[in-house]
Amino acid sequence: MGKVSQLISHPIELKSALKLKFLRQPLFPTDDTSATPELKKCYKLLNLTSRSFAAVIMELNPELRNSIMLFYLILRALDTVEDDMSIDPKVKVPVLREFASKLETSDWKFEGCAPTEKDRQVLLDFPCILKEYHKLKPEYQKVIKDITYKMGNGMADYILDENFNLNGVATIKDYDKYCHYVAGLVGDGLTQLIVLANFGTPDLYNENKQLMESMGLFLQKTNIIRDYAEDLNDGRSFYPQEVWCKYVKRLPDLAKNEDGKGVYCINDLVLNALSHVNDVLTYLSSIHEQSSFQFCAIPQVMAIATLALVFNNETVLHDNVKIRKGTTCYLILKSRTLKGCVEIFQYYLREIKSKLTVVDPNYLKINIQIAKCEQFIEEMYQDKLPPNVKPLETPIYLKVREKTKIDERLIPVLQNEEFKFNIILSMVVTAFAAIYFYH
Ligand code: IN0
Repeated sequence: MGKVSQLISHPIELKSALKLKFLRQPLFPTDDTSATPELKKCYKLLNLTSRSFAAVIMELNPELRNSIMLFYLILRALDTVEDDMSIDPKVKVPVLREFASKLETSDWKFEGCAPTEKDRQVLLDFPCILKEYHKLKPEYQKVIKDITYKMGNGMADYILDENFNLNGVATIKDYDKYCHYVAGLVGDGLTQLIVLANFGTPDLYNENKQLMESMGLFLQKTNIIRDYAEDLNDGRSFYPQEVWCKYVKRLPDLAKNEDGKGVYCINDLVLNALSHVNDVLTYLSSIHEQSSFQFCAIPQVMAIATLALVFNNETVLHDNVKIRKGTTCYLILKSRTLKGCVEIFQYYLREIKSKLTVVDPNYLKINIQIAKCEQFIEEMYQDKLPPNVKPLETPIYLKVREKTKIDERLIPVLQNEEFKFNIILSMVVTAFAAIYFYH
């Protein structure tokens, strides 16, 4: 079904797409008139690597925009080397281990990637990234180098890990460990940058390390579940054996989906991913700078929407599934406030529950996990209490109350957008009616 007909058949999403394109004002407009050629090159590379997310990074507060843009490009470069199966491990391992030390140079680049590698340009134009990297505040440079060091060495260890290469991910513990190196560390780095810029509550980094870890793991686990067919096609898999061996003897047999076992395995992994939801909502309640909040919230709401899409969905075993473009527009607009994010999570948790069948071996566990999330959301707001019952002022309740006050500043902006949209809509409808009746 073409993009346009998809949008026509989903008017709410069409409205969001029009609002996003014509009415929503970016928080920090980007004027690159003063940008150096190297910086312009970096923005170009960013758009090459991920158009949709690039826009979210470009809207970041100037205090963090270039740091996060360069962090994203450096991680994408590291990821491209790790992913490129044409590079001999004897070459790949030292490149990954020394990647952080290359950040101290001004002209390093890597030309060893296969021409087929989508993001190889990031490694060819690395001197531009280095030039802008050295202009960042030293404390931001240190965070990026520290995380690049840990991730490069983590990836190198996995390449040398025979068992991992032979049998993939064994236990759920290994699964969390692998996701830590490719995504948990990203949460660590971003949280340090956000706290250093004073855009989030200080406790976000010092108190509960699990929060930032869950931000990365929720995204990575959603990608792993979604990309089963594509990864198997590339001869690799990240599904933990401890889970899939409950359903089949060999991982590729999941695709046969005998007696629904393939889908039960997907649902089992969705159950595991849902264990990060409460941490994700707590993390988002701690970001009070708007552009950083949107930067953190958008991938998370895309992930819960994707989890609801892959849940009980046999197509995942054979093909790639993606949420509609229209849906992403709706989610980007609605995820600008914490309340909006919470309503999105509630909606898709209910969608998962509605797709859950009583014959599913994890029927009870999945219901319990979803109830835990709904209970936590109830504690966050406590806005359905009987009149004479006062809310329990728990830490999350107080954190959410603070964030809600901050989000109230956005209400006039949202109302103004809606007002403009309705004005334009009524003018268009009137014009059409006029043409229809008088021509
Ligand atoms: C990301 C994450 C990301 C953003 C904000 C806060 C985060 C906190 C912890 C961990 C990761 C966080 O977001 C991007 C989103 C992205 O690139 N989406 C792609 C779609 C896709 O499926 O790839 C898009 O084109 O929209 C993300 O997925 N990752 C990422 C990488 C670097 C940085 Cl700085 C931030 C990748 C990953 C592996 C999940 C960490």
